[in-house]
Amino acid sequence: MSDDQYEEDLDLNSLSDEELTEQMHDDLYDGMEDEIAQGTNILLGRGWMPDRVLNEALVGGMNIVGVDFRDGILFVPEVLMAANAMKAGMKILRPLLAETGAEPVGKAVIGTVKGDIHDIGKNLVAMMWEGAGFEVIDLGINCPVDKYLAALEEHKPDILGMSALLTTTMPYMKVVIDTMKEQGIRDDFIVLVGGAPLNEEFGDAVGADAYCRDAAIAVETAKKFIAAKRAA
Ligand code: B1M
Repeated sequence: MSDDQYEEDLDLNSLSDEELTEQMHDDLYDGMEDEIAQGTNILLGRGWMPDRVLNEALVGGMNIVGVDFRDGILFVPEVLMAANAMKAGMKILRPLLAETGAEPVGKAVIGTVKGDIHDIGKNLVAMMWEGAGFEVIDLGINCPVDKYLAALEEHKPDILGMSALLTTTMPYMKVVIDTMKEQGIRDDFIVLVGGAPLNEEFGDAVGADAYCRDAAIAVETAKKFIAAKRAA
């Protein structure tokens, strides 16, 4: 269906919350940026909290994309379009999630590790940290160890966050942490790691302070470690 025909045929405003959420899952799947932005605004207009829109409409839709990508039904170009549609929704939610008005509770540097270009989860964590009152320096994707170390030196954050979505790139977190140990700076920072293929055992094995299963847990964990650091 062409976009024009889509607009003629379907008025997103006329759908119930449940229908609209399902429609947004379909639109995300089809990489329809404008419709995702429109759906996001409609749900917010209906009084949905930004984190509910994020989790139910956007992350829920991306999970469906992930399953079909894994099963060979979707390929890289389609998944990239879905990712761009998701970002159109996230762009609207970002300022709302960050709108706490609180004093900065701490500073964090975050980046996706070398060899890995997945950034949606990392961006979500950065957004949620900002929303919780952290100052966040986002190093982007494909970060080599030198880039992390330079950022630690320059920004002197409380937290270093690393993200990896591939089983082939997640071991790079150990390279970063080992280099920090060699340079005698490991204990100067709280190191938090996350990404779909990781787990707690992996976090322990690479020498991180904690593994964070999702962005909400990344907020809780960051706050917990900051509180302990301040108390000490
Ligand atoms: Co990729 N990809 N991908 N991909 N991709 C996965 C990860 C995969 C699981 C798909 C699959 O097979 N089911 C699979 C990895 C398999 C494996 O390693 N075992 C895979 C593959 C194989 C690949 C390529 C190799 C494909 C190819 O080229 N043949 C390639 C690799 C490119 C590279 O990085 N070098 C590739 C490429 C891509 C796209 C570019 C097309 C696109 C990325 C676009 C972008 O990010 N801008 C893409 C996408 C979108 C995915 C899936 C479908 C979705 C990832 C995502 O955004 N999820 C993914 C399948 C899946 O995970 N279901 C897949 C939504 C996001 C909100 O969740 O990132 O898990 P997530 O983040 C969560 C938590 O994990 C946690 O909090 C977040 C929010 O709750 N978290 C952290 C994440 N980082 C954290 C950091 C923290 C704390 C918590 O720090 C403190």
